[in-house]
Amino acid sequence: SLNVKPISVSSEDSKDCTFCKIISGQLPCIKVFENDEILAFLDIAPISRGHTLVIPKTHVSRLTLASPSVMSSLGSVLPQISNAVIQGVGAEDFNLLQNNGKIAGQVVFHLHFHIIPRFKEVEGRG
Ligand code: DGP
Repeated sequence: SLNVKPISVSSEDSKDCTFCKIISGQLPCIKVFENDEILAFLDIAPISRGHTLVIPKTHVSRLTLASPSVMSSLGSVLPQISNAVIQGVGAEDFNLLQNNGKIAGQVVFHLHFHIIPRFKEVEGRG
């Protein structure tokens, strides 16, 4: 028998979006921050200790489709969340990273900012 997929379902839809499932509680996460519009949680494959993802609760697949109000909600909490994360893990500094599109390394098509804590290298131990 034929296994036909409906052509209207694209990878950028909210239907099978991993981060929408995290927002709705269908999938677990380790929450770092939450308000009515925004959720921040630990990345499942951290680049460094405390690696956090900040997402809007509304499904937006990529930055170029984000409304001013979504960007305003994100922008208004990113400084405080970044500060809390680096304080919390005792990091020196951090990178704020945002991948857009497959070619740029975007894997999850729900807009997200990575907060990646950076630590001073400790030499001469052991
Ligand atoms: P990007 O390549 O920018 O699309 O990053 C996607 C990030 O999302 C990647 O660092 C791993 C993380 N991630 C993927 N699935 C899950 C999940 O189910 N839970 C959590 N906490 N993070 C996830």
